[in-house]
Amino acid sequence: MSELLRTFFAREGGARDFISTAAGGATDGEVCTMARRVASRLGAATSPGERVALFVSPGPTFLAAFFGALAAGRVVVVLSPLHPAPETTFFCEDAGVRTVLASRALLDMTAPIAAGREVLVIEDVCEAPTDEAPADGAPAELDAPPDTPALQLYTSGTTGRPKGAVITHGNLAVQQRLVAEAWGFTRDDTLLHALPLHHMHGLAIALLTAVGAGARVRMLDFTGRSFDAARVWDEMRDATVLMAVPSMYHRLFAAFDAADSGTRARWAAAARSLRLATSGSAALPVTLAERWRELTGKIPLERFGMTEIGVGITNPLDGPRVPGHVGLPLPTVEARVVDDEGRDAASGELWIRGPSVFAGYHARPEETARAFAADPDGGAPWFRTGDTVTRNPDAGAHAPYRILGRTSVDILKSGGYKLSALEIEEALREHPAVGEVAVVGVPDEAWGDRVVACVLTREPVSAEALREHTRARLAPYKIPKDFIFMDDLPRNPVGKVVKPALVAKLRGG
Ligand code: MLC
Ligand code: AMP
Repeated sequence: MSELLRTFFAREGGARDFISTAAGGATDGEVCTMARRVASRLGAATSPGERVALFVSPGPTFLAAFFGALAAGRVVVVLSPLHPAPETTFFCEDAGVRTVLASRALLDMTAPIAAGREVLVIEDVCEAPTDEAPADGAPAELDAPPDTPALQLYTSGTTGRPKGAVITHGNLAVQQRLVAEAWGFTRDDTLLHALPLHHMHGLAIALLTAVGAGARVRMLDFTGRSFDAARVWDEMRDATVLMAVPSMYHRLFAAFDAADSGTRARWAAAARSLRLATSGSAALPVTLAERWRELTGKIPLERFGMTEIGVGITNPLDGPRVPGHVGLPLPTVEARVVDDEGRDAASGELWIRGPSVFAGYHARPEETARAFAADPDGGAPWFRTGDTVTRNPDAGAHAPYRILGRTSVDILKSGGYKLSALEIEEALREHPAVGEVAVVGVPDEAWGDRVVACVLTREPVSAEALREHTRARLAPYKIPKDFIFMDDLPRNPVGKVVKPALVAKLRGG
C-alpha cells in the first residue's frame, strides 16, 4: 500500500468528524467507505494509470473521489468551475481524460467535455454499495510504488499553454510527512481551508497535510463567489490552523478595518486562538505580516513552494520568523543558489532536488528536460525553480532564504495564481482588432502582480470587448485588470518589447 493511501485509509472505520462544509460533513469512516466505492467503480470503468478528471465541489465527496481514484491506481486531474470551456477541454484533451467524476451541482458545466467521455455523478458513485473490495478491505491496486503518478496539476509556464505537472504518490507522501512535522500537525488540529483545490496549495499543502496528520478539515467553498473575509474571521474560533495566500490576508485586514470595534475584538481573539497561520504562493508583504503580529503576537509562518516541489523552504514553527524571508529548506530538500553559469552564489536562481520534486511534465519531454539542470558532480539533476533568491553570505548555514522574484518577466503571480503573460497575450491576439500586445504584472498590494495588457490596435475596439473576448477563453483570474491602448511599446534596438521598461512606465503613471 502506498504511504499516501495508508495515511488516508488509516481512518477506516473511525467515527470522528473528518471534514465539514456548510452543506454537511462526514466522519473518517464515512469518507473512507465512499472512497472505496469510487475505487471500486473506477476499477471497473477505467484502466490503471488512466487520467480521471475531478469536477467535484470541496467537501467529503472531493476527498472520496481523490483517494478513490488513487486507490484504483488512477491519476487525478482536478478541474475547476472557474475555467471556461476551452480551458477545461484543453486539460482533458492534453491529459487524455476519458472519465469524469462530477458533482451533481456541476453537471451542467461538464457539457463541453461530455462528448466521448463518461461522466459519473460522484454522489451516485459514493452511495452505491461496494461489492468489489477484497475481503481484507483494501482495493486491489493499493500497492503503488512511490514513483507511481498520482496527480496531474496544470501550471502556467513560459510557453503559452499550461503544462501538466505529474506528481507521484511518493512526492505527495514525503510532502505530507515533512510539512506535518515542520508545522507540528497532529490529529487534534482543525484546518480552516478556504483555498481552491485545483492547485498545489489548497490540494496538497493544505488538504493532504491535514489528511496525513489525521486532523479535521473545515472547508469553506468560495468557488465562483468572492472570498468572504468576515466568514473566515468568524470560523477561526473553531480552527487551529489557517493557510492562506497573501491576497487573502489583504482581504482579511480590509474587512477588519471596516468592522466595528466589537467585531474587531471578537476577530482578534479568534485569530489569537489559532495555533498557526501560514502564508504562501506569493510574497507576503511585510506590512501585512506586521499587522498579523500586532493582532496575534506572531507574523504568519511564510514558506516557499511550487506545484513541482510542494513546500521547499519554510520558516520555523517555533524559532524566529524573519519578515520578508521564507526560512530554510525542509529536511530531504536540497537547495542551491546559482549564478547564470550554474556556479554557487549568494544571489541567483534557486535550484531544488529531493524526493518531493515532481516526475516531469506530461507529454512534454523537451520542457521537462529544460526544467532540470545536470549536477556538476554527476549527482541527481536539479529542478530549476525560475525564482531568484538571496541569502546573507555572512550569516552562515542558518541564513534564511529571501525570494526576490521570478527570473522570467513572463511569469506573473496574481492573488497566488501563477499566470503566463504569453498565454494571455496569445488569447488576446486572437481578437481581430489586436495588432500587438504585451501583458505585464504591475506590483500591487492587493494582488501581488496586477495584470495589465498594453495593446496596439489594428482597428478601434473597447476595453470591455477585449475583456469579454478573454473571458470566453481564460479563467477569470487571468483576465487583465486594465487594458491600456498605446501607440507603441518600449523596444530594444532589434525591436523586441522591453517589458521591464513597460512596467516602469506604467508604475510612473
Ligand atoms: C479573482 N479574480 C482575480 C483573482 N481572483 N483576478 C486576479 N487574480 C486573482 N487571483 C478576479 C475575479 O474573477 C473577479 O473578476 C475580480 O477579480 C474580483 O474578484 P473577487 O471576487 O474579489 O476575488 P475572489 O474570488 O474573492 O478571489 C480572490 C482570492 C482568489 C485571493 C481569494 O484569487 C484565490 O483563491 N487565490 C488563491 C490562489 C491559489 O490557491 N494559488 C495557489 C497556487 S499553488 P470579474 O472580472 O469576474 O469581476 C502555489 C504553490 C505554493 O503557488 O507555494 O503554494
Ligand atoms: P505555482 O506554480 O502556482 O505553484 O507557483 C509557484 C511560485 O509561487 C514559485 O515559483 C514562486 O514564484 C511563488 N511563491 C510561492 N511561495 C512564495 C513565497 N513565499 N514568496 C514569494 N513567492 C512565492
